[in-house]
Amino acid sequence: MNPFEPFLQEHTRLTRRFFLGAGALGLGSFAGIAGIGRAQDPAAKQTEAFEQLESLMTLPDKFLDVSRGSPIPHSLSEEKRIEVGLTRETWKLEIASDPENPARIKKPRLNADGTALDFAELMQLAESHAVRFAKVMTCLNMGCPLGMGVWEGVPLRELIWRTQPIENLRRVFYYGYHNNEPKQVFRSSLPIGRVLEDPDNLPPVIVCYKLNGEWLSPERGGPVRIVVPEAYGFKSIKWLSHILLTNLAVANDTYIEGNNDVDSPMKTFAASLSVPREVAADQPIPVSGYAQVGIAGLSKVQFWVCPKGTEPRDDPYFTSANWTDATLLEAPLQGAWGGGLPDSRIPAKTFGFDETGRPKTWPMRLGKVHWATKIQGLPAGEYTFRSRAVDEKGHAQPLPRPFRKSGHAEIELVHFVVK
Ligand SMILES: Nc1nc2c(c(=O)[nH]1)N[C@H]1C(S)=C(S)[C@@H](COP(=O)(O)O)O[C@H]1N2
Ligand SMILES: [Mo]
Repeated sequence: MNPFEPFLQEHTRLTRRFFLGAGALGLGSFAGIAGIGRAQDPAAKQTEAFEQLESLMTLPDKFLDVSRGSPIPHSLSEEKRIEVGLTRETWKLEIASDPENPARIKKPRLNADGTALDFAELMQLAESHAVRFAKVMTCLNMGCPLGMGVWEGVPLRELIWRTQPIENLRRVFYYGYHNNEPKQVFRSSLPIGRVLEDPDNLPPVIVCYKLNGEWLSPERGGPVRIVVPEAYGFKSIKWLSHILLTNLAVANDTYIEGNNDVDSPMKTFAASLSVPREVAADQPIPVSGYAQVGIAGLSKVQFWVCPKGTEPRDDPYFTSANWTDATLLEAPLQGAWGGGLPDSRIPAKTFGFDETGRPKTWPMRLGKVHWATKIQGLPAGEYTFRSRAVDEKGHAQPLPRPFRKSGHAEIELVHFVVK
């Protein structure tokens, strides 16, 4: 018999509500936790920790919002949104050559001559080209993801091919509606190569109209936004209205202005969601958290506890500390993904999932994963808890890319007291 069976049974009983609700935890997930005994109290505490865990997918209206604009385009009245093309019925997308660095294209799609693309044509393209993938949206300048969902759209290249490009096309840049004020425009850009081909088994860059099975809301950039799978949020332009094909060879993202590294793909990092701030001496301490899985993948999450103020000097990333592996939780079962997905299920033909809605690899790149662990009982005192991610190549956070302006990867710290 599995030595942890009594704990697991107790855990199942205590967390039944959680399993029925968010259901994000597979039982097998706990088999690896070291030192689980029959004690009832730790199980209850563990339950508490798990109940802090959100479902992996985020409800579309629960995403954090960092949109710019005055007024922010999603705050406009319905009337105004109709007028400026921010509804599915009135949306228009211009795809033109950049007048300053022209690319040669045969059939630009322009507002001026009535050839701009509309939502009906996008839906027509969607019939044969729609793709869906799961992705966490993260702001390069924030310490936690804004939300995770299944994004649906048409690959951007399908639209670009319709303009019949011929030559001098090195980059694509694009922006959305911003009150028709040039100063407010929020622009992003990509090399044409990334748009035409998907390197490293990534999903395509999409012109997106649905999140978690619902039409994209004004808050999330509806009716149509760009979503770049591996990039930070600033590449995923909301309220998309213009695409320019250019012979310019360098990035011209608005985000460059904030001293940001605009070529940086998403990093892998871990953080805690629940660490008790005050615990009794010599009692195991349940802790849980999440990790964002960036382009480098995730092999494990580790934690380290030290008496407050005893960190080694001259080792800024604590590489020589006594890190211990935490347990990564399994993927949610089909029907337990949350986020407002119909029946909480991953839709059929979602990139990276099999026919039964199970991820083909786990943890999934570009997604989130939960972890849990127990800290061995400690004598009274003040302590510091840290967690870190280790990527598929064995680089421990914040390596291999520690610089802040290429995205958050700093090792977190949480203080707690043992009494
Ligand atoms: N048009 C437009 N698109 C935008 C922004 C913006 O201000 N305007 N902000 C960007 C940034 S910095 C981020 S992090 C993401 C956030 O996406 P979300 O609001 O759906 O979470 O949107 C991006 N797209
Ligand atoms: Mo951002």
